Amino acid sequence: AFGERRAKAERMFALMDRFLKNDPISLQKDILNHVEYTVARSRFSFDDFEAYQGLSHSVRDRLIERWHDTQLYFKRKDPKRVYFLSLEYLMGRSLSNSVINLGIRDEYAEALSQLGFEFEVLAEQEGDAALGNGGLARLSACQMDSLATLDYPAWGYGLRYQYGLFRQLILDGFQHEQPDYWLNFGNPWEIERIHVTYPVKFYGTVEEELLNGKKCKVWIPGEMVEAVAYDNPIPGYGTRNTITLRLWAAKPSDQYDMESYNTGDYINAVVNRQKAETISSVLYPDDRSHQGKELRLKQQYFFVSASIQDIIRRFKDAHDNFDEFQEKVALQLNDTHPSLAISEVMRVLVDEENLDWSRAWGIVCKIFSFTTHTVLAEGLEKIPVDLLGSLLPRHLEIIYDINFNFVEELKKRIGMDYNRLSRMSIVEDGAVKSIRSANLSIVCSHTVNGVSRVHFELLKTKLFKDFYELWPEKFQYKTNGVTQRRWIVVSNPSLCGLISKWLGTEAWIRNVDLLTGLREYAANADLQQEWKMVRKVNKMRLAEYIEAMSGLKVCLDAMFDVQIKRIHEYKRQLLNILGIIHRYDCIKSMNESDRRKVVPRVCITGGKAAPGYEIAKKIIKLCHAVAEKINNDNDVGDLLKLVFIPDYNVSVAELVIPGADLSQHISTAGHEASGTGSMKFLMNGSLLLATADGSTVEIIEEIGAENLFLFGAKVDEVPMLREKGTDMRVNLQFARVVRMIRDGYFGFQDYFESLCDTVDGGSDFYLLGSDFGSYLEAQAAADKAFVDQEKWTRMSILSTAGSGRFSSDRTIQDYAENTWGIERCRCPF
Ligand code: NBY
Repeated sequence: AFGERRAKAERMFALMDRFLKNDPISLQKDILNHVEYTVARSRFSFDDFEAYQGLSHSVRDRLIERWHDTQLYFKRKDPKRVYFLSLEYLMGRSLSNSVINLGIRDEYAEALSQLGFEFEVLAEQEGDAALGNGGLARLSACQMDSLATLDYPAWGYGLRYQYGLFRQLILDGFQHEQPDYWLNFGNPWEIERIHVTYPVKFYGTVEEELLNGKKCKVWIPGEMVEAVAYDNPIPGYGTRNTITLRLWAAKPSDQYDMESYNTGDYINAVVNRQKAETISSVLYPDDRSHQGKELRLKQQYFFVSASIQDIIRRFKDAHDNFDEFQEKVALQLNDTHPSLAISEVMRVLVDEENLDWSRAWGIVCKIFSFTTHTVLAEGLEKIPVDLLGSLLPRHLEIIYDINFNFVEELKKRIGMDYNRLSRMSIVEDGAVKSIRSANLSIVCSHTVNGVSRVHFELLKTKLFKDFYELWPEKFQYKTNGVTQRRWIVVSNPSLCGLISKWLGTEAWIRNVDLLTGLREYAANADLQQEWKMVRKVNKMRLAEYIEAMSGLKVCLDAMFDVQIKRIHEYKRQLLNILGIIHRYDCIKSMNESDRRKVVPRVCITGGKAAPGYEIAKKIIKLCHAVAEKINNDNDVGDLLKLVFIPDYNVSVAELVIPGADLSQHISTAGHEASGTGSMKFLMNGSLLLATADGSTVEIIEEIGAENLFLFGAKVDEVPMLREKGTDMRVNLQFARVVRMIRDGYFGFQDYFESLCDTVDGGSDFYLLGSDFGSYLEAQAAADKAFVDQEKWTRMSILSTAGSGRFSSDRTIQDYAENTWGIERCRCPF
């Protein structure tokens, strides 16, 4: 039988195209074949979208080839793997990124142009994969790219939401949310694995049984659904390695519902089965608060359970006991959202694999690491005990047991300090008894990471102070990073070419520290000239987009000033708008000759507000109301324009960021855990106007304070300033602009009242009033620098040159070496 199987395999191997060819003719054939046989359009008549489909299927073939080889290689080598568990990934588009990482971008462009198509035009046909909210989700995507590029044996696990983050529609300046049914037109970037499925259990009861004279727990579930795998190959750059992002979709299970069919109500039985699919239907669009909703908890467990089953199955394929589990498996918790994985691993090891509790616990403590992305205690997730007990009764028992052991141990270490014991307990007793996911994650992880140095300090001294004092060795930080592949090579090809030309190499695309080589040319007149040209082209592209979208014509000589990110009070988009109102007010009161000295600005804003976040939605409306006034004022003309770019997402970012002269990162100090948008702007040579918050502090160290515009209170000044409150009698400029809104200068007087209340009337929690003066000074400094284009261009070059530390390659290497303990495993070509 073996001989026969082998002969068959050899026959098939001989028939296959072993390596797909990448010359223009082969590429054209493949594209056309896919148009005809996959998309089922005639090769004599197809439109841009169909061409995009044929094109992306041909790219997909090439991805699959490398992906198979990588997976086979990993299987043979059986290295320690890292499993990255995240409920959110903001991948954006895949086409350009894939062909660039595969190293066949130019070949495709050539092949397409011979067919009469333009690569860029077809790439525009692709919709974004928006399976996440903001920074946390885009970070996961950047880290996947770095894991693949650095040859780490890694897997990403997540949920395949049918509806990604809502589309933002602006009507009359108000945000409306539209469903993002992103799978409508098919998704060539995923591979459905109909045979990779696992049952996931919910509800029911826990019973005790005797097995070989040993008492054990058996969970009798009340509901079962099936998890089906969808694999998204993630290609590395400059390597054959192509790793897997495995996303789970929920399908009805065939088990456990014979009952409903026997009632005779066939139609309703089928309809009820279908409800299983709701588990993976929609991404929660809130990036602040955890609302203790059952569906959200179901999503978390669904994805965790399927992933853990998959991971254990893979381990058992190569090992017959669990002795080596911790040498082969590292589990990374991306925030607390996947923290049920802890109790799930305990449950599987104890209840299903029959390990002793203490042995299972020993394993769990060695495999989990946890990264937190928040600064605020209110941001910490809590799961109501009632909800958990009903949905996952066995997990609740396990978490109680973990907590009992932990608290007993803690008493021995710190004595009967009841306040501290109750603060550190995993179970919170209160009006609603609940599980503190962060405490669970800290107790059970070997390492807890922050996302910037400032964040780390806050974790140690505030958020997790009690835990830090108990286990200082557990705490680390890895300053976030972003991938230069997506954020320079894909999104800013002209800058990419310019950098390679001046460095004399493309090696910086894999080794981004080489960017520092630009420093020596920062004052070189030729580089400056070319740098300005590239920036101009990108501004032109952005200006065209703005005009197409809003009809507004903007002047290319103006400073493009961008603030684009999720809308939050702490990110202070309101401070930006108040600054714009002040600028407008100043221009209005100037005479002709003074106006001639004004540096013209195009203020560009954008971002989504969580659907239930009223104040954030009012900020969006205010932005539109102010824009309406300013943009139609002939006194102002090109001196000041305000644009709100709707539906901010990854592909919009790719267009906007390269076109920014200045970008704003102006959160109240101590509130942005890291911030990653700033890093993308920095790489693209935008100057930053920023507070000393999150990763900005480290950016200053890299590029020097003289190369950005810093303002505002420092982290340690914030509590004192809050105490003091803003004195509106002193801060007249601030009082005046808020008054203009209150007086109805921009209309919608009543609607904006509560928004104004957040910053005057004594509260001003985010300190807009006390930072306003220094904000205006920083803005004036930016104007002044912009007039001297030579100086500005030098600062811009130095920004890119100093951005190397903020590559996710550095972050990932640090995680690999100091948190996960994994090694590179490079698939031979
Ligand atoms: O994570 C962000 C931080 O605000 C930012 O400073 C940091 O750079 C980035 C990456 O570390 N956090 C973030 O994006 N958080 C969320 O998107 C989020 C999503 C869901 C929920 C909470 C937060 N949730 O409760 O479901």
